[in-house]
Amino acid sequence: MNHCICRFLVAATIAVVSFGCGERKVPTIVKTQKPEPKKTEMRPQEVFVGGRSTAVGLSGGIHTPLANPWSDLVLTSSRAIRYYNMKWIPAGTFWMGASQDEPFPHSRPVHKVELDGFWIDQFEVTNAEFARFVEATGYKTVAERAPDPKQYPNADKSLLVPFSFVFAPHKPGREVPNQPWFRVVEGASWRHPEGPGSDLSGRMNHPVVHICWYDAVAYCKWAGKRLPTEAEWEYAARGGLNRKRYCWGNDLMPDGKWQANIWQGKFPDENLKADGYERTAPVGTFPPNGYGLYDMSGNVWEWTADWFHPNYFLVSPVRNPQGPKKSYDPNEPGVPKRVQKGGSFLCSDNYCINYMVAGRHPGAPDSAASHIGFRCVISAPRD
Ligand SMILES: [Ca+2]
Ligand SMILES: [Ca+2]
Repeated sequence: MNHCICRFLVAATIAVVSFGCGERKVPTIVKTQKPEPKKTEMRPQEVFVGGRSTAVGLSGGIHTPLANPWSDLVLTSSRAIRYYNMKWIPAGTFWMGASQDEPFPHSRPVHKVELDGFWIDQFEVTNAEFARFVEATGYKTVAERAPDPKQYPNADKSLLVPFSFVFAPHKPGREVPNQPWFRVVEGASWRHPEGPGSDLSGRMNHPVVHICWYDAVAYCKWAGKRLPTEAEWEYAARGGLNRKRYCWGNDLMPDGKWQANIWQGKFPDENLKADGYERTAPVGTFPPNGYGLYDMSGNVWEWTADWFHPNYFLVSPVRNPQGPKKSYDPNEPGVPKRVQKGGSFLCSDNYCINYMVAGRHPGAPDSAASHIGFRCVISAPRD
């Protein structure tokens, strides 16, 4: 099972429903924000992340508008800033994919992969970082734009409004087909994670959400980085371990402690929050993996550069695989999908188990949601 939700299909559904049933626009979902941890509960890593903001903010020129803002690296050309909070992943070989006893048929077979070294963000991209990008460039995420009427010529134009998908089970509003715990929420975006009325107060060091693949690529380009290939992401996530189920080993809770922000309880009705978080957690809250990377499991899904194909691992080249040339998702043939990795705060043993390191998931590149973010890489060698 998965959290597959698609902007294109929902927009198309809006068109159909608007003509067939005369359904009105989606009511806005407003959800009470989760209280921030008390100061005394904050961990050193949060201070470190805050320091990251300061360093970039002092770079100079960060607020300078650009005519073609995400075309190059101007705003982050300083090497110190560009590589800040990144980790070097050395070239090497690893076993990629899922074994027969892992529940991921699309991740088989386990196969050998050789990669060049690369730099990778230690953390998921935060709201603070994404805000700087938007401030510098004026970029509008796809969720903040209305669907193009040319793409949906038969739709009621009043329904073609900016929207995104919000996890809001049992709330009023328009349910996503086959994913009834998600709502189509007009006005939901990275600025308003639960819709209008919600904001980023106390969440600037949380991962940015409602980011589609195109948004992530635009940010990467501006930052002088790129999205990781699926192989790079999994290699980094394994943290030097060999064929383990999780980023930290084979034991879900070593010493009885949660290692990632996922879901405890029966999804989607019972969120026990045993790990301390109902929705996103500040990046770096949970222990790092062997490469010093945080939240490679859970918190938010992360986009990779690769197209998704369920059988790609049967034909994947050994050296620096870049993904298939064409996408195919058997559940939605005809809708191109990119690979997402790592699962999110919505993943649980009884629903989405993709917080296991071999998990992989197809996502439509124009579709965002309240549990989808990203991190970036820089190719080797360091110049
Ligand atoms: Ca949680
Ligand atoms: Ca993550």
